[in-house]
Amino acid sequence: MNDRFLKACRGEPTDTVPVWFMRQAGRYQAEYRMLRQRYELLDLIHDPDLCCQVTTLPVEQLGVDAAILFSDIMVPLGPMGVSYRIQEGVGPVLERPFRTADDIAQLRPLNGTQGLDFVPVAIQKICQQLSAPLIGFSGAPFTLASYLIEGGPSRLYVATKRMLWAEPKLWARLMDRLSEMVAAYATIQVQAGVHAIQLFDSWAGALSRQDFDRAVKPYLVSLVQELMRLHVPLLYFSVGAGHLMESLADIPLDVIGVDWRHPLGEMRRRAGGRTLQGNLDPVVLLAPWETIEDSAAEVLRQGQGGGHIFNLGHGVLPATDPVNLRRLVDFVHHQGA
Ligand code: 1CP
Repeated sequence: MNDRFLKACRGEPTDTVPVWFMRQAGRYQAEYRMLRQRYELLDLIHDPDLCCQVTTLPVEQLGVDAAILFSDIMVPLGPMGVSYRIQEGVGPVLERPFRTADDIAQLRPLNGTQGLDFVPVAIQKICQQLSAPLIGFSGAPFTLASYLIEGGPSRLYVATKRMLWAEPKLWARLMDRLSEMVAAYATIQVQAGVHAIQLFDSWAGALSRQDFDRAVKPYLVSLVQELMRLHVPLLYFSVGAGHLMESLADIPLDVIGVDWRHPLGEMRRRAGGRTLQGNLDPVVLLAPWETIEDSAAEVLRQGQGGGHIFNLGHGVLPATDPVNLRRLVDFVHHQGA
């Protein structure tokens, strides 16, 4: 098995810099678009054969050093009683946002794999096929809370911030419920065979350092302590969260993801010796190859001096040419050796 990615997660030396891409399964692939003409996103996720096909394709086509389970951060909220749909071009949209104590009281804890049986089945299937590690994932409590409270994607997170400031007890209950779910859901994935867990806290960067430390970090710390019992590397990713780096650095995460706004060299000095993951601007992949190569070389240069897993600063954009991604993987493997 190709263990470059796992070695880098653990801070061990590797033969070259490992690389994978957030949203490496998606609309930039002709095969994915064809499947999406026949199936809804949630159908691909719920069917273990289709999920396996979509998850493994980027490893075969691009030569990346890890696969990520094809799913969505909303998936484990379904069995908790949350009714949502994934709206084309928008993202997850709830029937009704969660704003009151009654709303939150209605959230049910996960009951084993009930309502999530397709997850371990897909993971086992994928692991049998793959010769690279499989990353499992979950939304982190804050980012999940933001979708529940806002009822969908948001720009300013007004209702979420209002709850964490004005209704601390309600906020605490919601964060506790979500943290419990994340721990249970990660456990299901690890027991089924995933080799690492990435927490997507995509929107935590919307918070000030003070609010993050007060209203989010305590839950993350407990959650990560719980997840450490699973004995797999833990990765954390957030967008626009450079101002939180020192705070993240004292949580026992193995890998911290960095977006494209923050040079890895500077982040490394602030990250307490942690392996960093990132951070090529996904939009650069729409530029001519020479620009991609220059930018990737700079990311590699910035990543030197400690553990580095090459990735984009956020997900692959649908307009990306897969040929550029393939060339980028080869470039990273060649230059990073
Ligand atoms: O069919 C489609 O192309 C719809 C787009 C899409 C896809 C491909 C959605 C809707 N979800 C997914 C799959 C998905 N979601 C994966 C696949 C695995 C891979 O990376 O290859 C992953 C890891 C996620 C996780 C996810 N969903 C996050 C965290 C990562 C991130 O991008 O920040 C978030 C925030 C979501 C919510 C979501 N689901 C879908 C969209 C378009 C969004 C974002 C909406 C928003 O901007 O708030």
